[in-house]
Amino acid sequence: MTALAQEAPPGGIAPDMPDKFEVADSSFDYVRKDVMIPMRDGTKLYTVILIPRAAHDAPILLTRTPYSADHMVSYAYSGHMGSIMEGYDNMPDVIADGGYIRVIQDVRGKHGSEGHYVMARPMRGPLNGTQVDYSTDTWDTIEWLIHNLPQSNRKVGIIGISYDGYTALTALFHPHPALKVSVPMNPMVDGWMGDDWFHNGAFREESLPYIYTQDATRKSMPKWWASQYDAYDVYLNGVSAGMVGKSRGMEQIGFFQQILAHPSYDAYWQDQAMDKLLQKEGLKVPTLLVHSLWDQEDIYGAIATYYALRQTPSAASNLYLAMGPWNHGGEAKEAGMLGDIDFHADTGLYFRKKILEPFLAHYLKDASIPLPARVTAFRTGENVWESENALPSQECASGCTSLHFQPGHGIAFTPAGANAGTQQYVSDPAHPVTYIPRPVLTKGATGSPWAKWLTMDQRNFSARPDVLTMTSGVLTQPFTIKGQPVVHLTAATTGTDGDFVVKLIDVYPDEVPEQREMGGYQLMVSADILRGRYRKSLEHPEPIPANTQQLYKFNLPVANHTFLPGHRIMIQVQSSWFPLYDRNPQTYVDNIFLAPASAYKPAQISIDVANSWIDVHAPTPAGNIFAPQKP
Ligand code: PG9
Repeated sequence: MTALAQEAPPGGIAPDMPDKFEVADSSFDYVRKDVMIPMRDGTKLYTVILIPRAAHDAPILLTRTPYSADHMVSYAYSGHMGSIMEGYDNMPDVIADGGYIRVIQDVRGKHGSEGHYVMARPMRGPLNGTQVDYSTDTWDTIEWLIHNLPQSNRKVGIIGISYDGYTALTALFHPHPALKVSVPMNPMVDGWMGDDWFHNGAFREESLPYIYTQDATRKSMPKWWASQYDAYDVYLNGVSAGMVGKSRGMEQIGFFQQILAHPSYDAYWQDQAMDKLLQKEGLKVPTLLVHSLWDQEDIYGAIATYYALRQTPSAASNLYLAMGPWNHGGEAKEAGMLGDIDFHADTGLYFRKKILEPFLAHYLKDASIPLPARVTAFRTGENVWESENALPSQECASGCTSLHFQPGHGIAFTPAGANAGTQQYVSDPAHPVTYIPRPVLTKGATGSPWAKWLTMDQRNFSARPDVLTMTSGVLTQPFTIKGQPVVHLTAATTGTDGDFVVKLIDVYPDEVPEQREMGGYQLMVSADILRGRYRKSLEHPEPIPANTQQLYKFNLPVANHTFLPGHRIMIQVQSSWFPLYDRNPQTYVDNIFLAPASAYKPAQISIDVANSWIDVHAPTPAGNIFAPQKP
């Protein structure tokens, strides 16, 4: 008789489930241990450890996550360590095949861990007066691991994508001596400047469902709900992002309150920007930053951190960068194509095998294994990998070419004359320009194009009357740009606030015989938004004087792209990108999160053609490289 049957009360039913089920795992090639690791303040963090059964002197690869350690290793309980590592951050062809001890830990306050969760918990300092932060939690975890895993060589690496890339950055503050490498992949670095929450002051309204699910409960149980299929309707009917959040009860959530209270780039955001903090800290541990050229969530962080650290003395020995043609985290998977864009080889595999694997092995296993180049970058358009010492500087000081707006919707390398006049469009918040065609199916919705949207054809938008579209002649030679394009847009509005979205686009030839659906395709190679009230100061917004030309200068995300012969360069300018970003009422109000419906008004936008251009890092071509326009 089993123990369970014995427990059955007379005449009752024996429970099916044992108090603790033991997996019959003796044939598996790894051993799994679930432990609670104590932190210095007594909080215990839930940690899953997978140890290859044959491990001896094996290095440890740690990930710290708010997305559930159990979730990341439990897709299929199988005999092979690599088979259960299908989730976020897990790259079995590097981690399991490399013989690493794999450690995944829930950050404090999420899933199996004790303590309280704070979204992107600030480091100790002005925003965190306690004795603990993510750097101390990493330190305490590493200390425990090296003393409790006799199979290890006591060398630890930390790796992760996005939020888990953020935790990989936090490990770099006062690092544990056993931390030998960090690999922040697509890390969240500055939530206001250009990662998950805002871009240059425009709020990413479609972050609301993430905040709702992630920050309402420890187990992320209540899921976002919507009464309309099309997110366009959800957010348009909701009026402002603040009102949409409040309609879901989000004012109960601390981080939502912080967002409502800090719409500008004040100390709250500046003091938690990891690039700024790390620049002060210096880089004591070899670090491989990984950036995706079409990252739909964190397109800012890795590059900002690279530029910030490049100026520090330790960068020469410790700083590495890999960037490729991926979406958010795409480098961890098969990456031969992104949406319709074909790279003709699995660029994810290339990254993992040629860059990540030797980088980890050099520092964690055997220093004689050659390191990858300091910067390895994929150049789109020509589809080639390049090793370079550095990216060009952020500003265009030299070696740059300006793409000047021209009357008649053209683009040229020389400025338009003083009489070029203005180009106009009406931006109406009642009919905002969407970022993908309707119905807008956002992240997580069945059939959502979220993961590939940055590569989607922009043709639908160039035809809209409220999108100003300028196109160059057909290129007769390749034209390669590198680094961050810098927008200089001079514009007037009849309103007192407004947004400016600028997209730099590669227009494919009318016919592409080897991939017919690419005929005339408009591929965004770099694009971003600036909320006009921040044109002079990110911290102190000011109204836009109506009907007065103003300069809107901002950087676009890094590109490393060749416009091929037969292609054309296109620039699109528009004043909404909805509902990815909340609508600007176009009437100045103190806090757009609280803007009443009556503030949302159409505005006429007039672009000063002669004084608008984009600087790109590219030598100016010696002669004319555009074919004559067809009559
Ligand atoms: N982009 C997500 C995120 C990072 C950091 C904060 C909030 C969200 C992520 O994929 O983890």
